[in-house]
Amino acid sequence: MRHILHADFDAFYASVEQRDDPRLRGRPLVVGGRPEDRGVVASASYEARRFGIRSAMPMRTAFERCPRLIRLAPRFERYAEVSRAVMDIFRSITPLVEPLSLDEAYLDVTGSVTQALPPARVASDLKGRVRTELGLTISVGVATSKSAAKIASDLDKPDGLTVVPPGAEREFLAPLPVGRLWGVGPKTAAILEHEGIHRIGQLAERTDEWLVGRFGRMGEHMSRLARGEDRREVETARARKSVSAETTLAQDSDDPEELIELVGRLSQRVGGHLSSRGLHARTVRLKLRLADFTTFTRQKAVPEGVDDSMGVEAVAVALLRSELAPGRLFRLVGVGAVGFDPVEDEPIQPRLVGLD
Ligand code: TTP
Ligand code: CA
Repeated sequence: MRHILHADFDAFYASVEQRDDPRLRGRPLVVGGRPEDRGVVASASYEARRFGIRSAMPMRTAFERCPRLIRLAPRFERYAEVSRAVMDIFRSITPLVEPLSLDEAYLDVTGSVTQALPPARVASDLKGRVRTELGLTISVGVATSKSAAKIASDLDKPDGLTVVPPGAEREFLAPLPVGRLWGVGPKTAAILEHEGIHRIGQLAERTDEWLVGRFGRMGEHMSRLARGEDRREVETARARKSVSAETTLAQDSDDPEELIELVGRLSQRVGGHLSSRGLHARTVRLKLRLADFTTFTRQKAVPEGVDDSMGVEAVAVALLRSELAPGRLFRLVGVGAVGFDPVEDEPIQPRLVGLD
């Protein structure tokens, strides 16, 4: 059995600002773009949330809700610095740290757990260290799987600690709304609600056949997660296995020009990701799906390694060319890069919209 923590800073950007300037503490504060530039709220302090102010809300609406709101422009360098510091604390208790964004990570702490030090203690010690060393609070979920830990960390915010006892995952999830499940966005949630499925427990009771009939492979995945089954491991960037991009064609095609152009674009995305992270891949993989849904991959090892768009594209296009034939209709193409040399772990920037 594994013990996994999901740790997430409370009101990250806003809390960093309140920590750095004591005059801002206890005040309704947001970090984000200017209202006159159609800016949006990136992060809202808990004092601001009492007015119903939330992330991604237009800044103008936020000021309507609370005219004495304080707005600050984001200081990304500062947040990145704090992020590095917290990831260092995480790595001092386990090497198995998977950053999800600047303010969020999974930790596999199986190796630190003993009779005298149960996972809940590991989590509360960690919260204590972050508080004393950084002056900030994190909320932590403790469980035997990633998905349960992530859901748990969100239940008792701010400064929360929620433990899902081993074996009680399904029971823990059952009363929660389906929208909490990983991969269930607002659209899927609406379809489920329409079918009378509001809680995760109701989803867990549906047969796989029913779910697959409605949602395809995603249905299988949802049903497993709803039952508390999730064997995904905590992956450090070092252990990260692949970077890929794929797309379904608007219309099935056997047109060489169109397909080569598409593989080129996907290669740009994959290659851009490799260069920005300093990753070096040893294999390039092409994924193809025919009109009849037959899906297969073709791959080529590149002993000298590829680390940019040109490198990925050259190999991916060559692989594609040997699959092209008149009348052979493709429905989906994907490009991937696998087999990385070791690099330093690096968290992924969270999406940033409309900030100045
Ligand atoms: P979140 O963890 O979603 O938000 P939060 O830390 O502010 O609040 P919570 O207590 O609910 O965890 O995102 C982390 C940071 O990412 C957030 O402080 C700002 C940034 N962010 C954006 O820039 N745009 C967005 O739309 C969201 C959701 C977050
Ligand atoms: Ca957060």
